[in-house]
Amino acid sequence: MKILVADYIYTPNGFVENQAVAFDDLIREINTLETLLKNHPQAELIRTEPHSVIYPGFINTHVHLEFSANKTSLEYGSFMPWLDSVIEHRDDLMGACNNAIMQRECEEMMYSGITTFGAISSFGNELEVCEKTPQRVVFFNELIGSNAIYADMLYGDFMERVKASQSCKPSSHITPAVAIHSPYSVHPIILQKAINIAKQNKLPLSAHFLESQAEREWLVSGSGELKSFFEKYFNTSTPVTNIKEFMHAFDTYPTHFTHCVQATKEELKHLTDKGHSIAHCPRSNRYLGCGRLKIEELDLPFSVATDGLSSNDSLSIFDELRAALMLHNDIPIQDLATQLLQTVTEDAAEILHLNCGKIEADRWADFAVVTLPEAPKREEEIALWSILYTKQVSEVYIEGEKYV
Ligand code: MCF
Ligand code: FE
Repeated sequence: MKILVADYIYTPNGFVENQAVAFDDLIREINTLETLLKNHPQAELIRTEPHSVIYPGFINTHVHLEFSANKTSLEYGSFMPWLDSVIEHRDDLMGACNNAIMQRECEEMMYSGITTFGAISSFGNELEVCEKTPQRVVFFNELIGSNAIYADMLYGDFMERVKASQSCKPSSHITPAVAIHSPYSVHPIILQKAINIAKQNKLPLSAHFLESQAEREWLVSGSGELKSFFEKYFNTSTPVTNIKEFMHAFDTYPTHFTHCVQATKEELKHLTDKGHSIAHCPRSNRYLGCGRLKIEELDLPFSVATDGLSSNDSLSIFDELRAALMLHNDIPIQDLATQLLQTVTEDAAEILHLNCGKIEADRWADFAVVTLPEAPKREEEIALWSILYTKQVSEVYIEGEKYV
């Protein structure tokens, strides 16, 4: 048993003072230090630095590790030039991306306090790194392929990867999962098969959805920049599905939709009604010129996530939260800071059905300790100061073990 004590603990009831946490692999008790020492006399006492806050470990629900070698290869600014650059450089980037690079990015996430991440995997190349990293990983095997001729082959490959992720040792903390790349890139027949696999095996399900204006135009009227893209690279000129058909395919299984920047109020209402959630990637949306998700109008749970280095400059969750504070500049900053921290803890855990994200008894003992530069003058500003000042967290625990 260990006892961790800090000036503040972030709990579902706000920041509490003069309390400590007793844990082994699970959180056992939250109480005053005095009581905990009495109840657990053998426990190892760990005192955090002054002005520290214990948070539940942060959760990054959407990242593409396979693109970790990208620095300047992919074109930022607007979606279609970016997509063209993905086609041009994908093989080089995948080739350059070795285990050492991906492991370094897992560590980068760890130093920002991320104890769980959702890895979107197109080839399964990162499975080994994800098995080795101390973090918990929801391993989203991605299905992609809009051409009916190759669909069966691509589906077969997808199923092989699903099976590989299902046979990882429990100690590797891998949760197998399914990702549908997007409505423009997945044929409806294999889409349905993959959704059925997720349903039957109760696997978390995710899909990129309505990210760019080009995607919307292609799905609505079969025109725009994606038309020339498909003509050029895939020799087709009509979309394989439309927004309604794609969205309704997920009606009976709550799904984590990434981006949704270009979704209408009606479409968002439909997602809400069906119990879905959104992964909001503020820097990715800005870098690919996709627009701003109106988070102030959402009625459904959402997480804040980094996306991959294919559309970002770091995988630090605090860099992402700072960007979110700037992007959503009309929302009162203290309220936004509080909400953002909830999206990467409690809300993200609920979305991915994980027993973490909250500091309360019987949850997994995953923590990130944030140390403020001085004592916060007002409790209601701790969320904001945490986001603004944290470049690296000072301690990380996963399943009760210390990693930072
Ligand atoms: O989320 C971003 C932007 N939207 C779509 N896809 C990706 C993102 N980052 C990486 N991708 C990957 C995706 O997983 O790009 C590949 C897919 O494997 C090719 S997209 C034709
Ligand atoms: Fe993505």
